Amino acid sequence: MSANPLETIAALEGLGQALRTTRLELDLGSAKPARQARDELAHQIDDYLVPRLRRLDAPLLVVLGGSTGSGKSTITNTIVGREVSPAGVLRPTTRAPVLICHPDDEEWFAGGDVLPDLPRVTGQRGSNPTSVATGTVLRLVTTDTMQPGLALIDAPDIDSVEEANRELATQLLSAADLWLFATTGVRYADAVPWDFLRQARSRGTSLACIVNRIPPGATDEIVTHFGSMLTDAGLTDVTVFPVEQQPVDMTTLPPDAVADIKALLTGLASDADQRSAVVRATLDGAMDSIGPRTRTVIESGVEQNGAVDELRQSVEGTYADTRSRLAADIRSGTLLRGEVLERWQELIGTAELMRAVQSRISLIRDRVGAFLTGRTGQTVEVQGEITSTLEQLLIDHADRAASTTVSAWKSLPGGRQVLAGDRSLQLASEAFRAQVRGEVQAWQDDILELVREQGANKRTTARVLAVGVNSVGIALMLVIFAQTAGLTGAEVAIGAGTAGISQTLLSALFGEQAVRELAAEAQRLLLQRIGTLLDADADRFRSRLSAIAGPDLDTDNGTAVDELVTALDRFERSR
Ligand SMILES: Nc1nc2c(ncn2[C@@H]2O[C@H](COP(=O)(O)OP(=O)(O)OP(=O)(O)O)[C@@H](O)[C@H]2O)c(=O)[nH]1
Ligand SMILES: [Mg+2]
Repeated sequence: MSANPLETIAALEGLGQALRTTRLELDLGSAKPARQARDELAHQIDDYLVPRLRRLDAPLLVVLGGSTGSGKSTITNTIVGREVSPAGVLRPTTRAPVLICHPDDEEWFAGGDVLPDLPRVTGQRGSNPTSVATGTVLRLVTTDTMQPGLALIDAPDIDSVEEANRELATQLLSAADLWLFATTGVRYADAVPWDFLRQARSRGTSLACIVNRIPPGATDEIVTHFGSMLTDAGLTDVTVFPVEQQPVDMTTLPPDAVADIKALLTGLASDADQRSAVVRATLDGAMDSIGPRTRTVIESGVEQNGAVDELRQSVEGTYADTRSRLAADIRSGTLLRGEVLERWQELIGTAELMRAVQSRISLIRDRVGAFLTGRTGQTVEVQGEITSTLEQLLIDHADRAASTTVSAWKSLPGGRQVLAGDRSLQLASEAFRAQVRGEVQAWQDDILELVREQGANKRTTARVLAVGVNSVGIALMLVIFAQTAGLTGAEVAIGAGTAGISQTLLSALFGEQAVRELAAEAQRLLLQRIGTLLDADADRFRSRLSAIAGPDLDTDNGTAVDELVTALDRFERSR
């Protein structure tokens, strides 16, 4: 026992909190048992460990649990000496657990110390108040046929067809100081109860067993067989109470049938030392089980974080690749094919102009200027072609980024679950499609702005105006689009020639160094706009991931698990 129980209690509360914030949403192999371990332990801390540590001398809680129809309610009624819990033929009969105690102990159980999340309902009779809209309730019955110092819970069955019943039964067993396990002469070898019995052993829960409805004359044989099964399961020193089958159905058995069980409970109620020995054993066992149970959760949490990380990296990797491929495509000359080239040729590329470029640079701006005057319609066309071609290139890349991410996720653990069959993720988002044209146009405005700014002195301004801001802007775009000569065949000459003319024109206007700087800036602005658009598309994947992984995604991965490790460490040092 800790030198400072208050520190143990605080550490346990911290651990409960850390368990509750550990998300294990991905359906990985380890998730199911880990979720169960997490939920059960978080419950047991609140339901049992903290209230018990706060008051070691609080009344002993005995939970009568076991298979459905094994006679738990019948036995409870017989022990209490009144019908406090309806017994019945419809399975399962008991849904809301019934806690029976002496009026002196009512305060302890009526307050929210033990099992705080179960609302209390008082009253001794009436229909089974199932978990109406408010959730499950605990029926509280006080009677002076019970002795002070010990309360008994008639629990729902552990092998119910109703999942809520099974979960509640599990929760109640985790809150027991002593578990009275009930089975029958025909069902004691069933699998489910043995899972619970093994768990009781591994957690050191104080335990006694009742084998009810034993056919007359078969008691010795069944008790021996059941006893050897218990021993095989590592459960030694477990008292077994045989109860013979009564000839007719009844809600209360003859008192003699449960005399031994009642004697055990009375003995405990009246002997504080015995009681505290039972409490000690269960409490120590539960405390010892915390390490392994929490580690199950931690290991699964680490696996979850690893999977989330892989999924995230695959999104980031794919979209980063897309950005660099786009940057390369923009420089490669791809955009100088087809319509763009034709329109530009129509606007500027005549043999005459080509010759002029080759002969006298000084002539060019006058030539071009003269050439372009009055051709506003054509500049608009070229600009329009650039917009469409660039728009299509961006959509193609965004589509491919989305479908690549979807395929990668499908092959990664948990990926299909996060995708949840959303087919819209296969392509670029609607928002991307809706915004891309506007962004390209906005970038073209950026470029015109750059060109205007570049006309810093009067002479340059005059030259730019002579050629036309729009044409200069287009020339700048074309220079960007042909930085790495990716053109082939016949297009080489024309494309390179086109870029060459543009380059020459711009150099004549601004000087070579300024053109290089302009091109770099224009390209940076384009990539920035594209980056923002793509990032919003990648966010579709990121937000799905954070819906599953929680805030851990935004911080350093593994934070909740780290907190769990710290909380466990604090608990272990506090003991
Ligand atoms: N004939 C006979 N019937 C019994 C005996 N013990 C219990 N029963 C009947 O078995 C049925 C089930 O008993 P319950 O006490 O409701 O069983 P339970 O374990 O509380 O069942 P759940 O609440 O569903 O988990 C009832 O109809 C009882 O009357 C017995 O010794 N003899
Ligand atoms: Mg019952």
